Amino acid sequence: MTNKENFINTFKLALRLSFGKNLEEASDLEKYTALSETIMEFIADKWKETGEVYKDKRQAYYFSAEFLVGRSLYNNLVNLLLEEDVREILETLNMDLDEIADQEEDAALGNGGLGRLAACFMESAATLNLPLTGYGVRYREGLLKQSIVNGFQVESGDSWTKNGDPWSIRKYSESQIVEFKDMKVRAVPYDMPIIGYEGKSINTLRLWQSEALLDFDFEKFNNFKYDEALVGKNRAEDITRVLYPNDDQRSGKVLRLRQQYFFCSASIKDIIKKHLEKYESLDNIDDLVRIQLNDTHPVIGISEFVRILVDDYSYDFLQALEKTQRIFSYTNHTILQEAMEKWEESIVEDTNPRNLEIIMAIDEVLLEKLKDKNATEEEIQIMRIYKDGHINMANLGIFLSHTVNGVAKLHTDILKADVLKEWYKYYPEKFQNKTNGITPRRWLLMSNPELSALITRLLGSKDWVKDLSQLKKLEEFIDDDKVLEELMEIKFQKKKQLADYIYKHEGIKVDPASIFDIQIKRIHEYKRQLMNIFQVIYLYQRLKENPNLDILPRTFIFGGKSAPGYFRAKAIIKLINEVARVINNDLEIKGKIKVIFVENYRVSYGEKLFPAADISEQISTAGKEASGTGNMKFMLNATPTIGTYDGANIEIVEEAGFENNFIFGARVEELREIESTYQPMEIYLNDYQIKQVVDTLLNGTFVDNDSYMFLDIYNGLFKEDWSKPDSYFILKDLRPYIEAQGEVDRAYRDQRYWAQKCLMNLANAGKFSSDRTIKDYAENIWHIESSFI
Ligand code: 26Q
Repeated sequence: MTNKENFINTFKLALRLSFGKNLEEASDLEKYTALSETIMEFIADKWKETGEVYKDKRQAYYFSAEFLVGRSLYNNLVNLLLEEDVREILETLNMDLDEIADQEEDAALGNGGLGRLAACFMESAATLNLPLTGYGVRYREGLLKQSIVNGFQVESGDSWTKNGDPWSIRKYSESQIVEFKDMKVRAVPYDMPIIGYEGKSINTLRLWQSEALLDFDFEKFNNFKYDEALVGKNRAEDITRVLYPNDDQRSGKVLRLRQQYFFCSASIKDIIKKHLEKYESLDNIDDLVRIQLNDTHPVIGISEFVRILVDDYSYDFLQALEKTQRIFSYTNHTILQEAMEKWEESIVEDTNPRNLEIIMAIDEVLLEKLKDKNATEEEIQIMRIYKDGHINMANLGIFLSHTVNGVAKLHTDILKADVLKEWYKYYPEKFQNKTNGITPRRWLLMSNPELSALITRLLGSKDWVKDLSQLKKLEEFIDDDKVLEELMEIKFQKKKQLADYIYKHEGIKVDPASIFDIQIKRIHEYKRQLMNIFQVIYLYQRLKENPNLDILPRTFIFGGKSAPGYFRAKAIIKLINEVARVINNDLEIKGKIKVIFVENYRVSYGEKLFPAADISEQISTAGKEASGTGNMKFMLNATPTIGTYDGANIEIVEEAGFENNFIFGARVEELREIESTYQPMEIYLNDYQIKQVVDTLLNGTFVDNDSYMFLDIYNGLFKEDWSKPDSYFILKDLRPYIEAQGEVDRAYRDQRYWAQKCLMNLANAGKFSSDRTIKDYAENIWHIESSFI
């Protein structure tokens, strides 16, 4: 750093201005805030400059209802190459960077994969000097906080800004007005800097907060109607009050569409305003703007854009549609039918009636086009935007996008062959695949400095941080005993660090010499945490039969949140905790197996878990996980996968080698074939050990405190009600899974052999950098170029 004294002075000034304190008086939390403010001051000029440089050329905008950013301080220091300097400076002031950085709340403005992907993309684009701006919602409450009480998930709010938010700048003067049918609100932008690696470009994530036009109704107040005077303010603020958990029940729908319309409308108006500051009309806006829609959540932006062109700028309707289609593109993240957004007509009407009219008119145009293409009546019914009183957001998104993409090879193939096959038939040229990726800065350089240092030393440079394909050269060391030992030594260190953290936060001691077997992700039936815990019960039963059974000690670690209304997912959490209670307290087991459910899994917890894993659990029902990105985080931290042939797992083993991972279970094709005839009861009756496992749900081995949760799980496996029995094929894959777990145990015994698998996974993780993914979007969807400052 050029001027340490300057840095210290700014830091002290920040403490004084924000808290009226000096160094000795300030708490760690206050130091965290002041330090963050110091970094904001440090980057201010460069941030402005980046914005200026992007102005003249085509820019892309990432519209997403979620950005799961996590913590920023440490990541920003790493990307600015300031970490060591700041650590030293703080030491001279008797302060510890890690303790200070640990004060930061996660910005959990997303549910899981889709939201974290958006955050990784933003960081990669900044690193590549690509003009990409993020637009989203500044929820006052992020994703629910989870605590585990008596083994049950209990939710509470996540008011992540209660101690302030040093990483955002409120830009009131750039507010936009958003009009709903029944009210107008003010959208106030909060800008977060997205610092690329090496700090050359600083891009912007602009999140909108909803506020009342009038804070306070004085007329009502003066008429003694004190409560009513605040009603308008509260109603406006409600729009961005809380992030909806990814919920199959879809309660509280109305407000969710309002959120979507709110941020899309504000963002489009913002883009148009900036365009008109430079050009006379919108005639060339389709040359200069590209908008990526992150799933269907921002698809309402399409009709809003058409509305503005037609109503406010007098474009002819068909011409407006053409312009729109040149600008927008849509990413699909899910194959699950129930997750496809369809809005009741009345809800759209209540949000913004003119948008409903526009959507209906778009649907008419689609109808004509499909008839011209000689589509059958049946095909038309599937592709229509308006059907049975509902608006199908995916169909709207696909029709007016120039490109539609899936997020892993298998996923895109399934879209083409199955979920969107009618669209693929008539518009094959729209379809592309963009296999997901993760940023190596956060997920390796920052969270695993030990492994990063080894890589840099072995490769002789740090270039891999910006070009992850260079990891391939690590294959040279596949027979180098010293390197292999070092790799395992680092893994052991990360496991010790995690063990300490788990002891501190969960109050449970785990043995870092045991195999750390980790499944961390949202709790959902298709991800099959249930199959994992069944396998643990199976092992437990074998150990009870034979306490001397020769198995390596293993620690099974789970983490993840359930949507509050998803009863069965909550039942699975209860079951895992119950199994943990029984096994961890069973002295006969002698610590051979342990089960841990970590509370409140989130980005910052993930940063500690991924580097410490020996084996990564990726066991979704084949065809259900669009991609997965956690799988890539494990791989990048030199961890083999036990997994199904699903999502990006397929590409992971393609890269790292089948022989270095543990792939098991039914493939998509097989499941499709047996779907209608599958009888889980047969498996239960024919495999005594599986029966023994399932029976523990009802025979009192584990107790659900009269919540009927375990009965619900049991019914899900066998009862034919609204869904098919065992619709995620848990019993079908359980035996092959148990066998694959046995192979893991055998392979781990030869530490050299195991280390080679770890190394091969690391060496072949290059493809899964989000730099590669975002370059592909830039070159093949947006057609934008890097700008150098
Ligand atoms: C919808 C309606 C109402 C309320 C919430 C939602 C909602 C919110 C979030 C629906 C879905 C999501 C998030 C989906 C998601 O995270 N999908 C994941 O996306 C990843 C990135 O592409 C993939 O790797 C995962 O496979 C996919 O599950």
